[in-house]
Amino acid sequence: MRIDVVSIFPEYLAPLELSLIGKARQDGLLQLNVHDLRSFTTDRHRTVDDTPYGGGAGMVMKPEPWAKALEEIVGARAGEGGAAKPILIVPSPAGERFTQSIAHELAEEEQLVFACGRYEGIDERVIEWASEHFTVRPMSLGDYVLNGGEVAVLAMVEAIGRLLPGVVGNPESLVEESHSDGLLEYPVYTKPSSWREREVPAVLLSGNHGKIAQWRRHEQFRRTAERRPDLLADFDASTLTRADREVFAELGYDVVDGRLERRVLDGDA
Ligand code: JBE
Repeated sequence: MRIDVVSIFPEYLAPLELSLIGKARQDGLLQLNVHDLRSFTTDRHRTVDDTPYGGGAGMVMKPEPWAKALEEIVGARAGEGGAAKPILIVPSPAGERFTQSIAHELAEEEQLVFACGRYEGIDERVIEWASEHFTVRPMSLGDYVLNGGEVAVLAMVEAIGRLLPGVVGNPESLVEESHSDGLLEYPVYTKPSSWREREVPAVLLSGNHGKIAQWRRHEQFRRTAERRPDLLADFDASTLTRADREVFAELGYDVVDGRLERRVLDGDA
């Protein structure tokens, strides 16, 4: 996969030289290029922003440096012949929510381009114009405000990069993790079995693999109900065992038409 990132703070992307993603780059599994938006300006002050038409606080990123940067990135592909439009991801709190399922989808692409704007944003005409050369996807990490897209790009590139073939040493570790089945991960423990008067749950020392798998599954149910009940609305409950249903019943959920339904408690109405 090839990834291009455009930013006025290219140094912000330095962590992508470390750890798993840095190794993937060294191994040639990921070709990652960071471009400084200011190098596409033509004025003495290397200006990338200006005041907003219509008034209001903050500054807006000027269109021309963005067009030059994106054209250079597209131009670098000229002659590669018939390749599909690359995806242009624009991190923004006004974007579509980035999820594990989108990470999987994007990991299948040949090329991704990330445009880091400051949070007041990029002149909207750039987004319109870019759709001639790219499939444009405004993306948000979550409902909070960052100062710019760089931190969001770090998160998205890590989430996507680790899904590329060969990046994570043991691909099994990709299968069982949080969100892959719509539930939060179960708690984990390691040695010593007794630590500061706290014991590892006995079932994990039992050697009974069926019991361990069931306990872990039920811990996933409990955690998800406690911390992320919103995830349970999409959970496929049609294949739950009787024991699974009993755990959900204790947590206040009944299975109705293959879906979990929160029981209305007395006094909630
Ligand atoms: O999540 N994001 O992609 C953002 C980008 C820029 C500013 N705030 C965000 N949350």
